[in-house]
Amino acid sequence: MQRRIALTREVSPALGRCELTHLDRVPIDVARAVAQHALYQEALRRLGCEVHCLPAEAELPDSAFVEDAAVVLPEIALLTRPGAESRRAEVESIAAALRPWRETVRVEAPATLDGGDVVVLGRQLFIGLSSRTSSAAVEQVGAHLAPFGYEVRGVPLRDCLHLKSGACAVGEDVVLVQPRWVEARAFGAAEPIAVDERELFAANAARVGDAVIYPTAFPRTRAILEERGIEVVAVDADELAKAEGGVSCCSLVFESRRSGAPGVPGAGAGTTEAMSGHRR
Ligand code: CIR
Repeated sequence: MQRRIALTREVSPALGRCELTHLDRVPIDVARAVAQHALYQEALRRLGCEVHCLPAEAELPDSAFVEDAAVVLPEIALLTRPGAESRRAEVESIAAALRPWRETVRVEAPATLDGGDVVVLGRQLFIGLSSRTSSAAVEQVGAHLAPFGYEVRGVPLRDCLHLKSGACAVGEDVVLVQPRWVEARAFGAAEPIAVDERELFAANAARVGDAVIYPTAFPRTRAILEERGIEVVAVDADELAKAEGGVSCCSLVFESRRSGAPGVPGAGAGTTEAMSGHRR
């Protein structure tokens, strides 16, 4: 049976020493961040996910933001090489955790990629050319995914950390966008939904099937999503947001079984987990 998996990691006690790019450092109440993270995982369960939570990493402040370490597609998982040096050690444990579910390929040095820069819409990957992600990574990802029929393209952005700070998929072909940071037209034929202009950080949402987990901090944009027919599960995430983390970055959500493009050897719908190995 196909199951929906959500991979997460407990909040690090060192969260206060997180990387910050566009925010000023303010004290973070780690206990409150842990409580918000627990409710976030409850939201994942409510949306049908089987949550696999890795233990906290005391020496890796940003390690709860698992989205940045990998991009999990139906056919294969990309292991990233995060742009911030302090985050590179997060990848090995994510690689190990993904091993039962997917074969993996890696972004290799000197290229850098944060998973938070990758918006997936069907067989199109849009990769933000942020301060964390290089155009060399776009080329590597394009080469890795071409056999599976993916089209990969770089997307410019301004004034925000990751592409997913400014644009997230909220449906099969629907993108929630902060137009100050990302061009709504960057996503080809996808339908853009603009955030309410009074809610600057409102474009980040965690998509789970036809629903999204979404911060309670942005009620006006939430109403826009609901009017559009998108199911919203709202969570408090303001303590995690002090570490410049959005809701999408706290999980990797994927279907348990590997599946692939017709004609791709070993990637058919009948491929079982037991058959999927690890590839570098
Ligand atoms: C960082 O700067 O890397 C972390 N403090 C926040 C990462 C958030 N990741 C994401 O939105 N994908």
